[in-house]
Amino acid sequence: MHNPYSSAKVKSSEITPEEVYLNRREFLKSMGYVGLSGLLLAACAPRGISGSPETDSAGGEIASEVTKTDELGDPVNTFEQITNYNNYYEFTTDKEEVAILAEDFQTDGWKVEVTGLVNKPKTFAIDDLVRQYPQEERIYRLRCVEAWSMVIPWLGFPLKALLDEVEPQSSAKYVKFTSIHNPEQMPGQNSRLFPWPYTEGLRLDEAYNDLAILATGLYGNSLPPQNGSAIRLVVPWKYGFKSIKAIVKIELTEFRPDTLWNLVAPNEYGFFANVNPEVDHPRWSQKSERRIGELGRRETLMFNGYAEQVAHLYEGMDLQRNY
Ligand SMILES: Nc1nc2c(c(=O)[nH]1)N[C@H]1C(S)=C(S)[C@@H](COP(=O)(O)O)O[C@H]1N2
Ligand SMILES: [Mo]
Repeated sequence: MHNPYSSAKVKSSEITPEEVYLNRREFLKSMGYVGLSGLLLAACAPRGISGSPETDSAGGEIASEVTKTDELGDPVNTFEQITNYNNYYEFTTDKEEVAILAEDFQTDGWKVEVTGLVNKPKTFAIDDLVRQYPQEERIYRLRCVEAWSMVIPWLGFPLKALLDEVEPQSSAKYVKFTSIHNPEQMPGQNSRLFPWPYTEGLRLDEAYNDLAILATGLYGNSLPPQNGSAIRLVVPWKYGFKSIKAIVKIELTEFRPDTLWNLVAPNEYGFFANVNPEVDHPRWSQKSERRIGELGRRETLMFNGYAEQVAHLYEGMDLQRNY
């Protein structure tokens, strides 16, 4: 398989905009992204995503430099920021070293097994998933439990589409996700401080919420290894650690699954992990956050600003206890 990241390694000063465009077009085509709007095709990832395309005097489209925003009007973080400040403990606990250590991570022939309490268990090749499910752009805030945040333009598809395909049985109440275990490629997995592989979980109704996506790309391109290639979960109303990277297995279960952070420190990281400014982490406040690229702090929003879409899932629950 081609290496989708090879173009990103070429210094942008060494290639012409046209080459960038053609490269991206070829790449997107090969990954099945042909259905995307010209708006995405016109975006040049490393420089910042384009806003609405404008027409030049010759009638061709030129990429404008308007930065995209989330629905609250806040600009997306730069590609540089999103791909160089990462939590990915399988590689290292140093956020600024992940990109280098993950650079050669092999994702060729990636497969995801979907199994457990379903009528039609199936193992999906990632290339088929990308072709089968239209890849949508979703601009989401990502709020890490450590109290920093970003705005990220993901590409992906609703998790519920995949769940529908395998037909959950009525006894299925939870979805368990498991990341790849490969200490040879992931030096951090040689550390015995963590119960590898990384695991996460959602209640089935949370997994069916429209905000929950499986991401296969960002900034109109494929997913860089440091951001969880080949496929990762994105649940933007929850703390970032729920958005598990490099998924190889999705399992429908009757009982609440163990999750890595809940096993490591249950008093600090709950199963639900909904962003909640009223529930402090035992060691720090969750009332405010540092948006990467900004100087001051901003107030943290209930459910990370997605209350309208998800608050109903937790009606009647004591969110102080079920953190
Ligand atoms: N497999 C795996 N998934 C993971 C993590 C990890 O260490 N391993 N870190 C989590 C945390 S704490 C955060 S904040 C987000 C960061 O995602 P990003 O690097 O794409 O911004 O990934 C989450 N998913
Ligand atoms: Mo995080």
